[in-house]
Amino acid sequence: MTRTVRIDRERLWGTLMELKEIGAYDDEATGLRGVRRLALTNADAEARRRCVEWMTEAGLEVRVDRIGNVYATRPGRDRSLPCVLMGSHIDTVATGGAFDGTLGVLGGIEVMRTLNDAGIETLRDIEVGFFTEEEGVRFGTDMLGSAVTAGRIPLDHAHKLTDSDGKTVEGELVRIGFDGDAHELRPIPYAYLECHIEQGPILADAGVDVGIVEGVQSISWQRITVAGEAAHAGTTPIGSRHDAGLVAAAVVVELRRMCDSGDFGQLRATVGNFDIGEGQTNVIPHQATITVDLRNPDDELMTAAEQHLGEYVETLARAQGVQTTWERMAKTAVVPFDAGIQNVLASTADNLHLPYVRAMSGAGHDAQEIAAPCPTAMIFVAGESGGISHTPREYSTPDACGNGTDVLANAVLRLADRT
Ligand code: HGY
Ligand code: MN
Ligand code: MN
Repeated sequence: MTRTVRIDRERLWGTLMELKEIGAYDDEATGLRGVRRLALTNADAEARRRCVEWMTEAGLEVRVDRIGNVYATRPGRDRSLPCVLMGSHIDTVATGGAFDGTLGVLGGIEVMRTLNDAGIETLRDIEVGFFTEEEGVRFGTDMLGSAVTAGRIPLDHAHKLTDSDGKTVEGELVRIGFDGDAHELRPIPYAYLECHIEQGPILADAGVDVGIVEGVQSISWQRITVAGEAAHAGTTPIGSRHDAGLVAAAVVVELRRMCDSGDFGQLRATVGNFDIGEGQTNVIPHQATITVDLRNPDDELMTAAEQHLGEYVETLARAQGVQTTWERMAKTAVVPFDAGIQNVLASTADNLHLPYVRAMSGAGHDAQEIAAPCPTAMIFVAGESGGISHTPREYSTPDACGNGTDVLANAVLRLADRT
């Protein structure tokens, strides 16, 4: 009978609060301390080094692969068996909080400490890792490190991706000293578990701390550049303008209409980046670039939404006499998580007398990539204020973090003792 363990909640919270200071900034919009730790920046490098220190202090064997993913191994009795892997990411968006990704990494390290304290030896190796550039906000595609590990993105392509200053992933890995030599197509784990804040309202509305995640909705990222013609704001008649800003703005409005219409199911659309070039008050903008982030729990309706958007833009561009170019940044289908692993999580939560709900993930996660090579599922942890995230307002209580990590610890323990 596998033992039940309880993680040290204060120790976990201490590491969460320490890591959030790496890349901390004063956020004007909220008046709070946020976290800005974009992938492979100096802040990310410092956080990576701190996590490696914690891993080493816990007696783990640490390795870095060629895309900068970091794994730390706690040896089991039979090292020939595939390991049980925990993980997530420690890079953040530019207006990030203290929990997105870090809870799954620091929670995994806390699981290792807890097993050490309890003197527990498992049959299988247990690993905890963090993946490179999960957010995608610096190099333009999300879940980069885990997608390379899962074989969806070739290493060479990933290495060549550049940020807005033209710096490459490969160059930045070398610069921060995380250009590892372990092969990115790592030995396939027996199972992968990721503990992550929900980043939405489902758990809070249900009044529970814990969620068992059934899968991740589809994601589509595209960049649309509109090329019109600069002209005088005062003298140019309306009918003879080629206004790039007008077309870009019309796309934003149309996307919202598509979501509200219900014609594309539970479509969610976001234009997070809207660049209007020089931005001169008295000049009709000749260029506009927008990013379009679409999410849908239904692959067919996602395809229908992309098709409609393409037709809409083409018709509008022709009418306005502008040219458009499209760049595909990211595209992932709906990913269902392994039912067996979900059930291990559910029965573990039951054994711990922790109520939970099952839910689809609105956000993308490394788990959706690792689900390709191995049985995978996630534990969600409830957030305050409707679970708001990707903002310094992101917050989960010490107890919610502790409950989620207790489920992680005991589920990993059960899986690591399976023959
Ligand atoms: O975009 C996402 O859903 C995740 O936060 N990278
Ligand atoms: Mn995340
Ligand atoms: Mn995120």
